[in-house]
Amino acid sequence: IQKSKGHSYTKYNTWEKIVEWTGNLAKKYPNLVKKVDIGKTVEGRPMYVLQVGNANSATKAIFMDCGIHAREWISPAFCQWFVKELIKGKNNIRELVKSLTFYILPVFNIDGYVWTWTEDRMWRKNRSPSDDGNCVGTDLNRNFNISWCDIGSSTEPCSEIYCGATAESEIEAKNVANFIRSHVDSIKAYISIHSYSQMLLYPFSYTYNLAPDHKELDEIAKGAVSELKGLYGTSYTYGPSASTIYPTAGSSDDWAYSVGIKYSFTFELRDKGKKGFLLPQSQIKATCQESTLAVAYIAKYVLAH
Ligand code: ING
Ligand code: ZN
Repeated sequence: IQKSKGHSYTKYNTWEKIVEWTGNLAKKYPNLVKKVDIGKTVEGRPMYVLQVGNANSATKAIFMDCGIHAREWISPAFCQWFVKELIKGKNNIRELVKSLTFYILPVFNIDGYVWTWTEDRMWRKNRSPSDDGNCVGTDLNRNFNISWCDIGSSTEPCSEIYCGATAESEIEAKNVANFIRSHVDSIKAYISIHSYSQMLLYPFSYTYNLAPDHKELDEIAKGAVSELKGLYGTSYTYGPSASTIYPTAGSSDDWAYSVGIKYSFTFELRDKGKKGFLLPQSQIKATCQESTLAVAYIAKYVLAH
C-alpha cells in the first residue's frame, strides 16, 4: 500500500513505474491528489492528469505538462519531482497547494516515451501512423491550433517536426486541449517542460512580433531564472521562443496563450548539449531542485496577480 515510498525520484522511471506511482499517490493522499483521466493515447494508454491541491479553497489553477517529446527524459522526471515537492517538500512549496490547484500531466506523449525505452532512445514524436507512406509520428508540439503548420513545421510525415494532418489531429494533443478548454476559467498559467538548452521561453513562437504581455512575461522569466541560478549557479537564457530558440507554429504554449492563459511558459531544462537528451541520472536531483524554484516563482507570481 505504501509503495509510492519506494518510488525513485532520482532515476528515470519506465511508464509502468510512473503509472503505479500515480495510482499510489492518489490512494495515499486522497484529499490532496486526484487522478483525472483525460483520454487515451493513439495506442490506447490512459492519460492521467494529477490534480494536486485543496480544491475547496483554491480558485486559481496551473497546468503543467512534461514529456511532450519522448526522448526528453529529464522532463517527466521533473514532473514527478515537482509533485513530490508539492506533497512533502519545504513549507514554502507545500503551502502553494492551499491556494492553487496544480494540474500536472507527468507524461504527455506516453506511446513515444515507451518507444524510447523499448526501441529507439532518440524518438521525439508520438506513435500515430501517417495516412500515406510508412512514417510514424506527429510532433505534438506542432499540432496545436495556432497558426498551424505555418513556420518551423513540416507537412512531410517522415519529418521530426511533422505537424500532423490537421490541427489537433493527434488524440494526445486533443485530449490536452479539451482538458484545458474545459478548465480555462481557472487555469491562469500553462507550463510546458522540455529539454535541453537551459532556457525559459514565452510567447510568441509562431511570429517574431512581441506578445501583448511581453514586458510582464519577460519580468517573470527574469525573476524565475534568477531564482534557479541562485541554487547551483546554472545559467538560463530567457525570451520569446521565436527569437530565443527558433520560430515554430502550432506549439502548445502559443495555443494556451491564445485561449487566454496569459502566463504561458516553456522550459528547456539541462543541459546545454554536452549530454543533451541523454542527461545522466546523476544530474536529475540538482536539475529538479533548481527548476522547482523557478516554477514555484511563477506560481507565487500567479497567486499574487
Ligand atoms: N524544443 C522546442 C520544440 O518544440 C520550442 C522548442 C519551445 C518551440 C516552445 C516552440 C515553443 O522544438 C524542443 N527541444 O523540443
Ligand atoms: Zn521538446
